Amino acid sequence: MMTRELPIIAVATAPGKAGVGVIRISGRNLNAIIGALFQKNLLPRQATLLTLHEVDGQAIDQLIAIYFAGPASFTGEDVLELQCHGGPQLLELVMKRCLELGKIAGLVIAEPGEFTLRAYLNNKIDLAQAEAIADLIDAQSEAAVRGAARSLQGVFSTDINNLIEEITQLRILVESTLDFPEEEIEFLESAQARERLKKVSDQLAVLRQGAQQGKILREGIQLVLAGAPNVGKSSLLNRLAGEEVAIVTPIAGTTRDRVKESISIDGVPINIIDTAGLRDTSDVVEAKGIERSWDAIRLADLVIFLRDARTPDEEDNFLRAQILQAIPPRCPVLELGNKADLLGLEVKGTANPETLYISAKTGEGIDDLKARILKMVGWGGAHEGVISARRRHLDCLERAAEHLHQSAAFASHGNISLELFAEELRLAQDQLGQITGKLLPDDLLGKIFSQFCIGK
Ligand SMILES: Nc1nc2c(ncn2[C@@H]2O[C@H](COP(=O)(O)OP(=O)(O)O)[C@@H](O)[C@H]2O)c(=O)[nH]1
Ligand SMILES: [Mg+2]
Repeated sequence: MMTRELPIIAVATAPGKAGVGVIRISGRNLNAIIGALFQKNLLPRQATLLTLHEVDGQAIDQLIAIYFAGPASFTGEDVLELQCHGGPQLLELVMKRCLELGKIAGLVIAEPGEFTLRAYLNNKIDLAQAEAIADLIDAQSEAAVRGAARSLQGVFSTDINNLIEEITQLRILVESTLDFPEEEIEFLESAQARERLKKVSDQLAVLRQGAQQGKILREGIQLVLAGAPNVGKSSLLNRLAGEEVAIVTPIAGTTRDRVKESISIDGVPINIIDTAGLRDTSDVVEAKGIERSWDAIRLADLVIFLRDARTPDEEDNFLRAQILQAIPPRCPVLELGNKADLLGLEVKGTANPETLYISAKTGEGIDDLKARILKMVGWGGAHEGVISARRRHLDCLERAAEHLHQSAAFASHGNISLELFAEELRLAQDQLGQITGKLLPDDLLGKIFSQFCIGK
């Protein structure tokens, strides 16, 4: 897929009936195909009303064709857009006819994301922008649309490129003095290398914060409600969702399968997963449910460990340890004491000050809980200026930060090695370059674009 040079075709609009359906063709040179389809040449960037005919001369559709001569096009190649009438059968006939007539030029059906891939390979956009196109189309909320639009405009890429540029400048300085080891200390002082490194690190920290917000908006938060049976997990789900999504009874073991519900707190999408209460059981169905609960915990962004506030802390030690062991790295656990309405005031006074007390029944503490959820997942509260970001970007940013940190260590007093200092800078730069696509291995690239839909 990565290197094929054949012209490609796909329906660019959504399946189903619509007023208009767009078919897009991209290739190095589309003159032959255009001639075969319409028996004439098209002027670039002009809408032309044309009729496409079957081999026996019957009209298939009257359509508007727009031709973009490469490289001034989305993909950087010649692009032909056919605005047909938007019926699924009709579009299939147009596709079929185009493939027949385009056979001489090797026309083939596009792979998912192949148009955008070509735009990327022809340097029309970088990888972060290509991903932003997918995010823009997939966006589930207004904030997510705005974030993706900003990334597509190149806001994220520009920040990354600025950082890369500053690291490059620093590397040039360092590498030019590598041959004079006795001057290492003077060099660090005179070039203000430490100060410059600190500045780059600070900028990276800001970028990571923004990217973290972007990822939250794009993907939402997987919030798992875990705890022993009967502590009120399903009641809490219903309370947060504002409706009776899950069945609540006083019988332990009522919830036997995962129940999911998506809510939004302050515009942040939260996917809540209610689980079967964690306990030993001989019931086969319940045991399966509990296994699924552990599966959900292993994929969570945040786990709420719900307890009955009347149970002494230490009685839940075993379960607490089990949960802490199952959660993924970086996943915080929020411990809550539920059924606060049943607690006497004197008990609350002596209880663990870290624990948040709520009542799923009366709604007590729920607003505090919502605020705490947002804080724990790292939501900064600002929709302004958020960019669209993915786990992949966050991982690269994190690794870049680690290398900058290492780099600083090799410039610290008493342990100076300019060579290692420069090497860590280079590694940080490589990580940043992977975000915009420079230096990204081909198999990863293929994986990213295969998640696009066809015609994109
Ligand atoms: N008093 C009181 N009862 C609660 C509260 N939350 C849940 N319950 C009750 O506890 C029982 C178990 O609740 P449920 O949500 O099914 O617990 P789960 O097994 O953890 O899902 C039900 O009878 C609920 O009505 C609460 O905050 N206060
Ligand atoms: Mg339940």
